[in-house]
Amino acid sequence: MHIKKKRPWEIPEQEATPEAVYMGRRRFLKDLGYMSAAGGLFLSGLEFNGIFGVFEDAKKEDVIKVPSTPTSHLYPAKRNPEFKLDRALTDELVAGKYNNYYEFSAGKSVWKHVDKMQVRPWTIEVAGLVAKPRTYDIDEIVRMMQLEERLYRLRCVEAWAMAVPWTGFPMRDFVKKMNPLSSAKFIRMQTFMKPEWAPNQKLRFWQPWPYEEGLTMAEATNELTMLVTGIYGHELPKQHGAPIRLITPWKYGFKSIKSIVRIEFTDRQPATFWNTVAPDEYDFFANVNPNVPHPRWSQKTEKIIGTNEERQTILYNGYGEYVGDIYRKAG
Ligand SMILES: Nc1nc2c(c(=O)[nH]1)N[C@H]1C(S)=C(S)[C@@H](COP(=O)(O)O)O[C@H]1N2
Ligand SMILES: [Mo]
Repeated sequence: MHIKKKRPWEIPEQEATPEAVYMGRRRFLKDLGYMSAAGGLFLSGLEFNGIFGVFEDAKKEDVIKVPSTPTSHLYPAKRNPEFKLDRALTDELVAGKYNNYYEFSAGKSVWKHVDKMQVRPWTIEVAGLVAKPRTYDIDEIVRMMQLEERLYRLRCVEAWAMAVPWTGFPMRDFVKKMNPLSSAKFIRMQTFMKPEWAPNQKLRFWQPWPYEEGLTMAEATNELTMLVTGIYGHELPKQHGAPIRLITPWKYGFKSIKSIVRIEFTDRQPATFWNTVAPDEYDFFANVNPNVPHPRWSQKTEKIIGTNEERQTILYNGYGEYVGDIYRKAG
């Protein structure tokens, strides 16, 4: 059998053994976070805590910490009635305890690891092929845009799903205000780089930090695409990607980059974090599709977080009427 030798950064994120090798056994065991508490054994460094995290007892005020900022008074924003769900909204506490945010933890209890992060002051650099490249203060952007609430399904490539009320604004409106040059074909986005807040940016040294994602111009200006600053009628708690993140509800969750500090207009397809780590597992487009199996998770069905209900996966996560045209034209 031919075994392709993987370079360190190609190691899939959930293979425990290579982590032990690369991190050293001591630090690996520490990362596992063996903890016997309140009758539970929590393995905070692994997916296992994803399984138990939802059922773990935690008080809402400990999990859902809403920042208080110069633009807090703009929440809740008016709901846009166009976007209806075919399922119940996920309970806020359930959504706030089950997150993917690898900078802080490779497990799901991200909320326990975000305390050092600061969401103000926060700036976003708008760079590249735009009329006026410039750095904006987050509150300047929030005031410049019209906030609205939308109910969207969220589908992770790990085959779980939620339904969440996001507050934010269409990325299309933001792009228009930035006046991109006609040569701009893609938008590249980056998360902060601060190992002092997010230790995995140092501990997982073989991964290509900071997290990066990208969209084609057609995707970024699709009606569905949102820059999101709030959830459940208030500003984003840190584990959900405060103070500003992307949401593309027809794509797997890993496209929806959290805590953005830089938005670049470019003529080249951006490299993305997970595509760089494991190109055979995460493609650039990452459109939800039940007929394209992931090497580790069949995408035929999805499990609803909170209820464990199993549902058939829908092409484009059910948003084909909005986005189907983009990909039909592309062929
Ligand atoms: N910077 C950054 N953004 C990220 C991630 C991450 O690890 N780092 N995880 C992604 C994945 S895999 C998913 S499923 C969603 C989860 O969003 P939620 O925790 O708000 O539900 O965030 C995405 N954005
Ligand atoms: Mo995900």
